Amino acid sequence: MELYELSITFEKEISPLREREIESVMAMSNGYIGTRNSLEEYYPGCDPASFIANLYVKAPGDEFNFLPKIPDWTRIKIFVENEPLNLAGREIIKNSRYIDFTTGTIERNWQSKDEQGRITTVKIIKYISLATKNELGKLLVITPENYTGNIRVITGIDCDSADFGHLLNMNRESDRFAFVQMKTKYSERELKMFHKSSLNGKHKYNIENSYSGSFEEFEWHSELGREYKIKSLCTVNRSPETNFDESMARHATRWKQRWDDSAILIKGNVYDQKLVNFATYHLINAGEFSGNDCSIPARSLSGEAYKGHVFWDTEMYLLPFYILTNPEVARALLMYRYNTLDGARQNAINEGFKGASYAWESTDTGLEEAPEAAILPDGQVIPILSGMHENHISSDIAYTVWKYWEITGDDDFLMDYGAEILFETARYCECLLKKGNDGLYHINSVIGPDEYHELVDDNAYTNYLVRNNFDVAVKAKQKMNIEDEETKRWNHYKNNIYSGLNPKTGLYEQFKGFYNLEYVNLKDYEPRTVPMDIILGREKTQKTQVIKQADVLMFMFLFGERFSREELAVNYDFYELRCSHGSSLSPSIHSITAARAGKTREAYEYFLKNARIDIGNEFGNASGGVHIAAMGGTWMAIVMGFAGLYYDENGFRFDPHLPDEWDSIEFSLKWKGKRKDIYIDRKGIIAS
Ligand code: IFM
Repeated sequence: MELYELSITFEKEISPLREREIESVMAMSNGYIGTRNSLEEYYPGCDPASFIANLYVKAPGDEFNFLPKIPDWTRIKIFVENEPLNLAGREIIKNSRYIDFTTGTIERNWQSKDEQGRITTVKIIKYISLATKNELGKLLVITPENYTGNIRVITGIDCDSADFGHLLNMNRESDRFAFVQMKTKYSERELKMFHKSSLNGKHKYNIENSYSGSFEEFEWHSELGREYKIKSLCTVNRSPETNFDESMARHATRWKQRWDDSAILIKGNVYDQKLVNFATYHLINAGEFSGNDCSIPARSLSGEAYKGHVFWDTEMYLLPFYILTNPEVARALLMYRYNTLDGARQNAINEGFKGASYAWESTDTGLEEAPEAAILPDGQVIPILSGMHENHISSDIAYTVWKYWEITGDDDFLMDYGAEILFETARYCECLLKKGNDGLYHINSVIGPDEYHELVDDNAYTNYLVRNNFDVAVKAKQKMNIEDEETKRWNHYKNNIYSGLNPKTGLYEQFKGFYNLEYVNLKDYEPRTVPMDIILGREKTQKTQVIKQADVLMFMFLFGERFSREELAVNYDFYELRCSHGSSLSPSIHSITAARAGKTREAYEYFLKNARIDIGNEFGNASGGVHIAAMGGTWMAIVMGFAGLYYDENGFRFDPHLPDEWDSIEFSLKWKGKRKDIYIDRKGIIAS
C-alpha cells in the first residue's frame, strides 16, 4: 500500500501552548507501555509521562485508583563545549517532529546555531516495541556541522517526572547501565527500568545515579561533519541484554505486518489519508499488548485524563477495529472483561442485584471506579451518577462478545469464557426489569449514552441492548444445549421489552417523556466552542431536548442490518438536530448513520469533525491524551459508513456511499480467520 507521512512541524520556535497537545497526538505505545512525545530536553510547560497499563495505584482513603506516571525514559541532555543545547535563546534552523508510518517510529529533526555560530544537527528516533512488550528504543544522531569540539550527552531515565505520591523510589546503583527501581507505595508492586546505550567512536562513559534518576553520560571530542550515534534500549522489568539494532528491526517488521493488515488507503485526498493514518497509528499502538489483565483506557496510555480508566469506549468503538483486523487483540481485550467478572459480580451485589454489573469506569479489579462527584469550572460540585446508573455497559460488553464470535467463529472463546459473560450480564439485566400495566417490561432510572439526561425511564438505547443481551444469552445456551428456566424467561423478556418505537412514524423516543422537553435550536448557538450543558447549565439542559451524543442513533448503527434506510433517516433527521456533540464519541456515529441513510455530504462533514478531534484539538482537551474512541470512530466511519459494511454470523456485505472527495477506498478485513481484501470505487466492489 502507498504510504503518506504525517508531520506536525514546529519551525524556529516551539509553541508552549500547543506542546502538551503535541505530546499527546504523537504519543507512542504498545498497549503495555505508553509514553507521551515530550521534547527530550524538557521545557517549562511540558508534561513528560509514561504509563504502564494495569499498574493502578490507590492510597488508603482515595476514592478511586488510577495509573501513575512512571519515570520517563526519553530524557536527553546535550552539551556543546559545556553549553546546553536547547530551543531557547538560539537560532533554530529547523525543529520538526513526525510519525513515520513506514516504521512505526517517532522522529525529530532539529538543527540549531548557537551564539558562537556552531551548527549542530540532531536527529532523534523513538519507538515502543510492538514485537517485545517491554522494550523501548531511542536513537540519537548528532552531527557537528561546522565545528570540532567537546560534546557531552546525558541520556537515561528521569524520575522527577514520576508520580512520587504513589511510587517509592528505591534506586540502586549499577555501573553497567542506568537503572531505576521503584515500587508502588500501597500495593508494593515492583517496577524496574534499565537503560543501556552505546556510542560509535571513542568516548568517556559514566553513570550518574541520584534520587532524580539514573543516566548514562557520554563525552567525546567530535570531528567536523561526523555523525555520532547513541543507541539506547530501555527495558521494563527485564535486564537490557538485547541488541538495539535487532530490537528496532523486530519492531519495524511487526509494525509492517500490523500496518499491512490494518491500513486504509484512500485515493483522491491526501489530507484525509493522513487523518486515517493518524487514527490507525494510535489504534495499532493501543492494542498490541493490551488485554487479559488490562484494557485500553479512554485516552489510551497517552495522557492522564480519565486516570487510565476503561469505559464502554473499548467495546463499542475499538473492538470493531480489532475484531476485523487483529482478532487476537480483540480476544485478549474480551478476556480482560472475563478476568474482571468477579469485580462485576461484586458491583451487582453492591447494587442489590444478581449477575454481573460491569463498572462504568473499570481498572484492574473490575470494581466500579467512577467518581461520585465532580467540580465544575464555576466551582459547583455536582454528583456523578454514571457509576450506579449507566447500566448499558454490561449489555454493550455482551453485544461485543457475540459480535466477536460471529466474525471470528471462535467457539472455544464463546464456550469457555464468552458464554459466562453473556449469562451473568443477562442475570443482571433481569434485575433491571419492571413489569408495567401494559404487560411490557420497563427499565427505570438509568443514564443512556446521552449523559445530559439522568435517571430517565425506558432509555431506548439501554432497552434495545438489554433485549439483545437476552437474545444472545439464549443463543449461547442453545449452542451449549442448555434448556432451563432461565432460557425460557430470557426468551420471554427479549420479546416483551418496551422499545419507545412509534410504528406510525418510525421514530424511537429516546426515553419516556423526551418529546415533552423544550426544543432548543442548536444553530442559534453556533459557532460554539463550549459544550451546551455549560452554556445552558446542567439543570436547564436536563429540561431540554439537547442531547450530548448519539443515543437512538447509536443502537441503530449497532444493529444496522435491522433498519431500512428510511427508518434510519427518520431518526437521524430528528436526533441530529438535537445533538450537541458534547462527547468525542458522537460525530463518528453521526457520520456512519448519515452515510447509511444516504446523506453522504453530511457523513463526510461528520467524518472530518471526528477525525480532527485530536489533530485539530476540536474539543480543546487533547493535552490530556488522545480520544482513542474517536480513532476507532474514524476507522468505523470509513469501513461501516462510507464502505457500508454490514455483517452477521452468516457473512458480510457492503452498501457503499463514497464521498465526492474520494476516488476509491481499499482495506482488508479478517473474516473467520481469513484475510479479505476489499476495493471500492464508484464502479463497484472487489472482494478477494
Ligand atoms: O465513555 C465516554 C462517555 O460516553 C462520554 N463521556 C466520556 C466517556 C469516556 O470517553
